[in-house]
Amino acid sequence: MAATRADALFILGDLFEAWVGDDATGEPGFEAQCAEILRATAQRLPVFFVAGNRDFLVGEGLARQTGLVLLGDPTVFTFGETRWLLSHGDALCIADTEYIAFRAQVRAAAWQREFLALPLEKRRAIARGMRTESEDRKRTDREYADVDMETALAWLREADAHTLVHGHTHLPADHALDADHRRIVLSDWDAQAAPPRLQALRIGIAGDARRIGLA
Ligand SMILES: [Mn+2]
Repeated sequence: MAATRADALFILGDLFEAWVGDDATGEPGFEAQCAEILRATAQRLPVFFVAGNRDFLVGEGLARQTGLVLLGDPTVFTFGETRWLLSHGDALCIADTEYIAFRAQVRAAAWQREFLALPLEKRRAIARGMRTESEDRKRTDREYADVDMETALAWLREADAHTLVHGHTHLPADHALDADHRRIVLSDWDAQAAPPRLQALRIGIAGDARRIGLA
């Protein structure tokens, strides 16, 4: 973020493995350091944020503190003559009905109010527990649901856009959905992997998109 020469930055969710509430930046530590980096970046260029399934509790508090602009999922981004549809991608994985039900629960305002009312340490403990559970699940042979093609196409038609950009699935690729619709899947980020996975997508005003390695 400190080095980018982009005119604007869009973060499409799961920047954080877990985010237990914006008040976590109030004590010295990882969240406070991240908020400082976001703040410094947002002073140079607009920084937009679409929530992911891990950091859906990023909220107005962090936005006010850092200058981050929160966007809905999906969001249409018009740049030059091109309309891009931006999403985290989890809501498109409709075959995972268990997850979709969980998503509806944790995105509800009442659930979030209740969770955020818990003491910070309690919330951190719950997040650690959920992380362990998800790691355990990953170690089994279970197949993960991918983005549903028909739903992705329906979203694009509804938005009058031709290209969907999303992450979440950890399956970076460019897919044609039909003759004039496509989706670009971002990589996840892991600086410790060999080779490191640290990709960004640079979108140009001419409607061009290019993956750039940040490693
Ligand atoms: Mn995700």
